[in-house]
Amino acid sequence: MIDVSLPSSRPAAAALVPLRVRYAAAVPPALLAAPGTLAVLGFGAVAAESEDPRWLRLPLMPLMPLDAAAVAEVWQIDAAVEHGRAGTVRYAAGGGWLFGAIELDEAAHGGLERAAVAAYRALAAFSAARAECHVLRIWNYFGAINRGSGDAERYKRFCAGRALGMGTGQVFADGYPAATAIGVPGAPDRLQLYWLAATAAGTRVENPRQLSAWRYPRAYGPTPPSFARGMRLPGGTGLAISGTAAIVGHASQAAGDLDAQLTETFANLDVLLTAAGVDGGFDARSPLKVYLRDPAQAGHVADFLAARLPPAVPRLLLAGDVCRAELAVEIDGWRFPQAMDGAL
Ligand code: 3EB
Repeated sequence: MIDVSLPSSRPAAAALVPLRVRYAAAVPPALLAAPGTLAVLGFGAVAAESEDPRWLRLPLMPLMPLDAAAVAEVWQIDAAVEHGRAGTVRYAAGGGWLFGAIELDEAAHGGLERAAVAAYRALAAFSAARAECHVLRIWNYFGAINRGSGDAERYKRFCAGRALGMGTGQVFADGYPAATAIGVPGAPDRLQLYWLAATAAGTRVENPRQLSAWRYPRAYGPTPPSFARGMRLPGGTGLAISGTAAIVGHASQAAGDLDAQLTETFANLDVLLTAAGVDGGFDARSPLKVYLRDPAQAGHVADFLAARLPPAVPRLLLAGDVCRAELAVEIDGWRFPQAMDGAL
């Protein structure tokens, strides 16, 4: 019999408290001082700089509200949070949840693919030693995502490195986490990833309208992407929605037609919610991040969202590149079970 028991040094699991995610129009330093703050993700020209491991600055520019220079995504729990660093990992943990982040210099690791191997090895090793060993949801951000042609495209190299790095540990043995992979503006330098983990496993959700990403045919690269379409968070605490774009089956839809891509993307999101057993569609409990390749289309997308979504749905519109060059827009987000306060 194979012994799959985990190290006895693993701390006992804590009970899961509700997790809340909201968007803030600025990044007040008081956010980090609040006892239940698990993470503050700052987008754009954020004034705050902090050595606090719960603070992560991301180079995606906010496009909406159209005059916002900086916005933040804030993760909060009603429990005490401890935080620290372990090698390249910075983390915060409390109430059964863990926020982790790794930022690696591509050049120092011999390129993006090797940086992805190193990052995922570090994530897996760190997670295996924590009570919060169930990695539920990961975001991956790096520059020039569509640079290079064919199998040399940077996104495809990233996918190869991610799969290799994941493959070394037990953390991903049961399946892939929900994920987003988006290109950030500027010359490529860093791979940034951050994640949500918990003391209990989630339930993976696939989208009946889409082929599972790990089954994409060879045409999309030598190593298919390693992610689940969504993750039901443990204990009925919510749904994490992976980056969702205008892909039906494995094929990109409506190249060059932004409205048609948005329509297909929302059709995918609706089907994903149904597959996850979520009723009621999007509302104040479902903060969404919209990544848009061409910032000049922000006003148009904002209008589309206003027509397609109830006004209570919190939304961030960010400049970011989808991993397929023909796709203009991608949406990720959350769906929580109770009403949320705080929206832009
Ligand atoms: C797609 O459906 C669009 O590589 O982690 C969405 C979510 C996408 C996650 C990833 C990629 C990733 O294939 C792209």
